[in-house]
Amino acid sequence: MPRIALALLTLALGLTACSGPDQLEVSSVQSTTEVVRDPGAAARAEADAFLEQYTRGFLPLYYASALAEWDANTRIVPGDSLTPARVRAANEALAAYTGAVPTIERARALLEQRESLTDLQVRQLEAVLYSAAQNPQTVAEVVRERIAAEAAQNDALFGYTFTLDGEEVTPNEIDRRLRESEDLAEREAVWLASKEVGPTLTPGLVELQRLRNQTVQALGYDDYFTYQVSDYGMTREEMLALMRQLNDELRPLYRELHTWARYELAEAYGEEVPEYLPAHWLPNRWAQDWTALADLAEFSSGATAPGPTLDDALAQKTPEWIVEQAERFYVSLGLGEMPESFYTRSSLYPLPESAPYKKNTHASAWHLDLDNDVRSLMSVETNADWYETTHHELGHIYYYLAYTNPEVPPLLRGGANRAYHEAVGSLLGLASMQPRFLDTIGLEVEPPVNPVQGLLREALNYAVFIPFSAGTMTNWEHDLYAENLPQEEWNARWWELAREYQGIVPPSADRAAPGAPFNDAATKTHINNDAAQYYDYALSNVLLFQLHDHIAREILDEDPRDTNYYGQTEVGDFLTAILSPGATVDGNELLEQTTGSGLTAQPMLDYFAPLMEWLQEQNEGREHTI
Ligand code: X8Z
Ligand code: ZN
Repeated sequence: MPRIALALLTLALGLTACSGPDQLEVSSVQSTTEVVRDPGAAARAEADAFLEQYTRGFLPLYYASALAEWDANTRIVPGDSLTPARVRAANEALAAYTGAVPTIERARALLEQRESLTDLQVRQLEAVLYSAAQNPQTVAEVVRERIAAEAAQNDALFGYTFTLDGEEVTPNEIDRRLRESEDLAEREAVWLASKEVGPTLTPGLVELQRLRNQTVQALGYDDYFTYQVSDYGMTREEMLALMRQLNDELRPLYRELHTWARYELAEAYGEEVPEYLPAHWLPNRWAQDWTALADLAEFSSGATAPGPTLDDALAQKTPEWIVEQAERFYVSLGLGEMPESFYTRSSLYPLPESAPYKKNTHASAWHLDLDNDVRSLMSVETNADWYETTHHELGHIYYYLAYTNPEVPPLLRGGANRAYHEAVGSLLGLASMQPRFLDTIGLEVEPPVNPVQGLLREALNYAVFIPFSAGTMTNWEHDLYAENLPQEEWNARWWELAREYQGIVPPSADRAAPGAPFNDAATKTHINNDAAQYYDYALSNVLLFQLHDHIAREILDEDPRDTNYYGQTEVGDFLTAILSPGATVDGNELLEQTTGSGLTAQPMLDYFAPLMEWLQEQNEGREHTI
């Protein structure tokens, strides 16, 4: 999630007394004769005047809100009431502005003349209304409550102290143990520790379910999920159907990976082959990324000790090297350096143990002033996960910088759609892990014994992610908002979806029973502070393979499975063409123009075709259960 991007303004609204641009005069330089000759000219002049005034008022409030949010996410002090109060005040001021009734009426009235307006004006007016729907001042009190509830929920999640055997444990340490531990009892204890935060988030999420729905309902949306999906110009049914289609397309590959993992893990742990995968067997808190299982596969004769992995090579570096190296990659494509302030203002590394405060431990990228104040919030350590995440976050930053140009008005400084924003950095993350690339940047990693080994590692990341994102997450949030799922059913529904889509089950069955006192969904950051948008990531995964396929075949003339983007300025030019228009263009049209086709999972499936064959051989005689 880019934490602050205009289109996804998750900021709340609130105050009563505001103050959008009011009725505006048609510019007096507009001569009467001109208007008579071209009646549309008057509408365009009115729209320009409105948008100019709206933007001028909006930017400082937006920046103030982002700065307050930044402080609240980088310095979470137990018992501090001042920072949360500042966040509320800044967000209420922004909400009061963006959701002001005269603003909504004016934007709507202008859009009634949309045939007379320019495409750029229509898009900006729609952005104004989209932000307003998050903050309608007709229900100012609801908006105010939602702002307070969102701030409190973020503090509850990131102010939480995880403990294991009575000792504090960081999320980075939890993640490391789930990737590395071979002891099932330890794995279960770590997994359970990671879910302890869930119940503490329940009361806040009950409130947010109601408040998020009520806010957007005031401007005519059915529910909060429908509202967020509308950013793609789609209905909730259309989005669910698209997610169903992606799941179906990826299912044959996922089924093979699932079967392979059941048998390989059972052998590794000395257990019976389970029907469904116990969640604590898998190397990620939500089973969304199984990359660490790649080492279970035997590709060599085993006669020689395996050479260094990417984790081994990165362990020789520093966290600073990872961030600077990711920047060097973008620079090598011709995308330029990030502003110096990125390094001085960001919060890139874990806090020292002695720090008397906490920070948000989930990675994010911020465009605070919709100009050059770009920052990232991370907790980079020297491992492959953070190497990839750093490339992902810098993708957001380079997107911000690319569309911060005079052609893109501040109100349209967002992605061509939200999925594009997530796709760019993930695309470069994928490229940055291919063997010839690693070689070029001097990371000494044992190359795969055969190409399938590399494909397995990648599929355990990108293909495994689809049932989680397009299945479990999207359907659960749909039910939460669109079906008003009652709290007593949350956990049971979560596990019902996890079993259906991901083929996983909790460590013990009672956890999935109706009424069980857990809230496993809420342990996922996005459920709390990036609500009803997780399909963005599913779409971005599919999109990135389309872009990668195009870059490899049409620009580099290379096999997509064996590329080296480093130093290829033509790739940079291609990316710049996609990134620099921001949200002045339509995402679907942009894809057609740049790659010649609409959204399709085909390049992703083609990419993994050789792996599919290998998996089928490995799984011969094994039973599929999904
Ligand atoms: O949340 C993120 C990014 C935030 S900009 C780190 N991602 C999803 C997740 O962690 O669940 C990236 C991939 C999926
Ligand atoms: Zn992201």
